[in-house]
Amino acid sequence: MADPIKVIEVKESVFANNDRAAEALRERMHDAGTFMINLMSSPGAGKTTLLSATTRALADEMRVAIMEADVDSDVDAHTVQEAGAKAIQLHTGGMCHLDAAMTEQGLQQMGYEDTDLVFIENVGNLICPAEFDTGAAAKVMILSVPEGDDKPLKYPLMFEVSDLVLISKVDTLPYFDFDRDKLERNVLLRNPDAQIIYLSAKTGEGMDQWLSWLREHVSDWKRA
Ligand SMILES: Nc1nc2c(ncn2[C@@H]2O[C@H](COP(=O)(O)OP(=O)(O)O)[C@@H](O)[C@H]2O)c(=O)[nH]1
Ligand SMILES: [Mg+2]
Repeated sequence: MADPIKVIEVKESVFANNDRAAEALRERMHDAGTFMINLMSSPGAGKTTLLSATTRALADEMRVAIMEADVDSDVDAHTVQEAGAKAIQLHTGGMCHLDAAMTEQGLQQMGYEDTDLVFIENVGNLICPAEFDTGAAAKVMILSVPEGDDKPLKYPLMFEVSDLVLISKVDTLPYFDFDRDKLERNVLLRNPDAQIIYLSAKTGEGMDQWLSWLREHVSDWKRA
């Protein structure tokens, strides 16, 4: 039997200034030396699969914790816990995103001071999660090949706010009309500073580049 998963109901703060709360949380996590990533994508783009592969790959190097946000269920928290991550499931009470207050409630219940890297697997959609600062040190989004190369034009804010754009499921490129040049033009039009990494959690292609990005950002965060 797997360990039971702690599930908590997180409540949106209606009074606090979210940006100020997020900034304060980021500073506290910096003091603790914990790098937090807000991972966003549409449902099914491959967040949980990538987080499981990432946790396994980094097992000997750093302590990874994952906060799974969903409107219901705890299936993703079980999956990443099996991969070796410290995990907690957050239920958003129907909300389609997490804000800084909700993130903080999850962190308090989970405890993060003993971890190097915390991922928020945000609620799956390309719209509202982009609008809220959770207090994470970096925003990473996943676009999977089957979703198409035109998505930066349709969901511009998500691409504008992300520090890193992961193009997932590249093993399926032969089956889809996904044009990498067009995708890059569309992303850079929205966000000239965005980094783009192509990967497949299934075949392992591109995982080295992603893991290097993580190692570099975690060590810079601890040093700064
Ligand atoms: N072909 C392929 N399928 C993938 C890859 N990553 C995830 N998937 C599949 O995509 C589906 C959704 O993945 P999941 O990680 O649950 O996505 P999430 O909803 O974003 O967390 C599952 O059936 C995965 O097996 C990949 O790199 N290649
Ligand atoms: Mg998931």
